[in-house]
Amino acid sequence: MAYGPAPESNAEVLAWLSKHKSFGHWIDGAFTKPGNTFESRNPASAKPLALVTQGSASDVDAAVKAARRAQPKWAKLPGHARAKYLYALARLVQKHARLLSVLETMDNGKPIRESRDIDIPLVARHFYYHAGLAQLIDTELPGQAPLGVCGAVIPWNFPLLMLAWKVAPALAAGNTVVLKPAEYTPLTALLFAELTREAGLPKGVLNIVTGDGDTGAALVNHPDVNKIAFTGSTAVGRKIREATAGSGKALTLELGGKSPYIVFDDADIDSAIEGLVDAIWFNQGQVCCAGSRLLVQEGIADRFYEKLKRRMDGLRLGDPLDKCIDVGAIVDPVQLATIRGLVDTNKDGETYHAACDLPEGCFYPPTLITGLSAASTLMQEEIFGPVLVAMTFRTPVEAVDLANNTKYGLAATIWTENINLALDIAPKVKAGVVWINATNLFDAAAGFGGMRESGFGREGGWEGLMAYLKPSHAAKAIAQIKP
Ligand code: TXE
Repeated sequence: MAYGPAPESNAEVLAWLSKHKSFGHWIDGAFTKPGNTFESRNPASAKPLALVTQGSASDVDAAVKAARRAQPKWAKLPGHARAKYLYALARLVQKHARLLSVLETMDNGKPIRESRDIDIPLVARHFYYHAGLAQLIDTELPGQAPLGVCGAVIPWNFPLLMLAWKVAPALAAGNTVVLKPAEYTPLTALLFAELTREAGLPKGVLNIVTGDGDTGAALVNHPDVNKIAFTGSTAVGRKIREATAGSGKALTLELGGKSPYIVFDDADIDSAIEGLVDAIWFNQGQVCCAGSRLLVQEGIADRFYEKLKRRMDGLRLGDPLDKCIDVGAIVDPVQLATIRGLVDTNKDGETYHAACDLPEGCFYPPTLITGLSAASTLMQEEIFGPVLVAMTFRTPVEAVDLANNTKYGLAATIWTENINLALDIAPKVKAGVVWINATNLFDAAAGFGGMRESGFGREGGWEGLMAYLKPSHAAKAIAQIKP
């Protein structure tokens, strides 16, 4: 069922797609000729959007060589000159925001409200913020030098935003980049490549090689890459850590999560439920820091679950291009099968599917599973879909124990009217970020990242910038001068 005008597409996006049809890589400021291609599809309609080239090791090599050639000149520019390009990119993202949002929604399946109001504005914010930092590097961080050529391997859940998280700080610091977008969602990165030409970014400063995990592995293993920044699954993160060990490459990993969402019995329940809708049904729950594990205090649990189920029933699933839709399509049938497979393993708990209309195709209903044991697979493993698992706790101590009872440590949310309790609990929860009476708050100025099997390193803020810099020879020489 559609709730409003839901055009299959938008003339501008269709025009852009039909202009290209088949994409090569973006290397040295231009598209290469398409090679062996694969389809990028719209998961909501199952229709192909474009053909994209499967990158080979020699494509990766060509991109790394272009990045290497461009790097010294890029790094020599004063920070304010690099900032000029980043400001131009930020403005171009704003100028083409509609085109980018619609394309993102078509390629990924996320509701247009999210790509329009969250993803794309945050992309622009990221480039603006790092333009500001680029101007400060020369004066505030004297003696720091870029790392060189940075490889970025990104996932499909926030395609353009993950590009921004990696490309903006890398370029601000004077590095050049080879980026490998996820195979399900390469299109906004390729459109962004065209924006770099409009911004006048020097050739070779940003290169994009499309393809699957083999292409990513070729980038990770390339001997002339100085840093790898990866966001994706913990399993692939582990492989990349092994592959880069001993290579001298710098590495940051942003991996999976099973973030606790803790609700105490004095919480404002309606607000906590609205927060939860955002925590687990934003982007169909395909969010690394999704509040996917509800821990609710025993005394209010029954009332909370009942209210939550009613709220779930009111969520609107459907065509992601419809502005009224709350929950869009799952990114790909493979991911849908993974979600279904995991939920179907539930033999002990009670599974509740929202009583909303389920469109045909790549959709999964908002789901709540209660009555599981803390050690069960569903309480422990990342599902990466619109599935919330829940259990109760009695005391704050138990809440902390349960919150920390997974291998992950990316994010956590605490909901209570007692600020002393919140401030007592927050530092005891093992997570890179803890939100209090709020959830999913992101800003380019705030470092984001995890601990334990959620990875290491921060993206955003000064910390994020430092992950793209190293002390220069001059700084080392100064440090060696004895007083
Ligand atoms: O991720 P992958 P997938 C989790 C989530 C999801 C699961 C699988 O649980 O269900 O991962 O998703 C590239 N060397 N997250 O399979 O495989 C790949 O091409 C180098 C959490 O999509 O980790 C893509 O560009 N690169 C996550 C990127 O890695 C390799 C977001 C991520 O793919 C590679 C996405 C290799 N050996 C999934 N193998 C989060 N934390 O946000 C694959 N790639």
